[in-house]
Amino acid sequence: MSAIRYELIKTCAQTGARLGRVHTPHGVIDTPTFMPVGTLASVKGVSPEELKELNAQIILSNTYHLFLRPGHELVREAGGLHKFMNWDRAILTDSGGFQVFSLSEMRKIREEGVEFRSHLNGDKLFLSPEIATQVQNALGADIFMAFDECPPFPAEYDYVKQSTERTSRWAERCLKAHERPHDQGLFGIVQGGMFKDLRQQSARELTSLDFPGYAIGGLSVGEPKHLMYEMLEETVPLLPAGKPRYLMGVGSPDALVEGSIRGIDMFDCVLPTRIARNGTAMTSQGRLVVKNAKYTSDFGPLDPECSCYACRNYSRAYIRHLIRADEMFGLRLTSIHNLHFLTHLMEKVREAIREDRLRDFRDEFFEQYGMANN
Ligand code: PRF
Ligand code: ZN
Repeated sequence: MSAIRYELIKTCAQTGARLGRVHTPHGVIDTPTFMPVGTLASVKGVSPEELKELNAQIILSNTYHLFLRPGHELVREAGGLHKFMNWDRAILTDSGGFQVFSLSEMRKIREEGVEFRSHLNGDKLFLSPEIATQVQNALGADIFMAFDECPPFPAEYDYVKQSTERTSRWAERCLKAHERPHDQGLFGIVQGGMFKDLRQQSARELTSLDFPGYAIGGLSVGEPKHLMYEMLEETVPLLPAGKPRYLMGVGSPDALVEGSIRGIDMFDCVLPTRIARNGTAMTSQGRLVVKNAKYTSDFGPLDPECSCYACRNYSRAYIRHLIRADEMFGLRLTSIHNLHFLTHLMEKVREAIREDRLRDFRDEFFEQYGMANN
């Protein structure tokens, strides 16, 4: 029995988007879904109780960061990540493959794994498919990711081909090393850069291995959006309909809608919490830089259409004041609002799928939100 089971409820007649549920040992996730990111076992500034009020059903955390600090053995000793951080709903951990490439210095990739230096203290460290799997078995998330390489954009065909084939071999090694298939689901990650044939090859190789879910990696790495959508159209139809599909690191509102239309079930991104911390709110009318002088005496909510805790209780003027004065509460309120904006957007996407009108919803949403800035 697999720890993860996908239930397809229906597809949208207008778009083919999927309404479903992912069943995990820590509850059900309604899909398509957005997963808030808690890199270091905390969604920056937002408590588990507040995440529940936003109806977050799953959050993401990072192997790379927890491996460096406080170490997976400590988390194991605490009884696993759920207990350590007091979150009793589902958790997904990313494997570290991506973070090693984006954060650490002096990395050396070999068939065996990746040698790298910690971005904290320069210590020489090593991650491999086996180690990333052992670490994630110790963290104990409901879903964890295979150890992969995310090639940069742009990259040469030959490099991406070698890298993608290695990612497939690494995926098989992760499956072999996995010690908790009864209560943790290991997802494979499709790579292939911006090359259609490599995307297809990767999808074929990974689906020949029996993962309970599949992610699409290597996108949203600086390429134009139309290329990302082309790659999705090339890849998603090759993935099994009975398993969840996760588009890694994508969380701009327009891409959540376009990704859902192309058959994606799960998304994650630091965007809502990162831009909150520089004083930017996502609203139904597009991005709002609440730090701007024009909100000095604006006593309306961040988004008049929003029902989150921040919008029910606090004004733009107040939040602007807090952020300018470096008061933590201002960043917390903006983070809570942005996360609510995305979890609520996904609720509306699911409702539109249920009613076979996701294309109409997209057109109306983009009309209001604006596509120029996302
Ligand atoms: N691989 C892994 N994590 C990721 C990515 C990837 O390709 C991306 C790419 N957008 C984000 N996070 N393991
Ligand atoms: Zn709000």
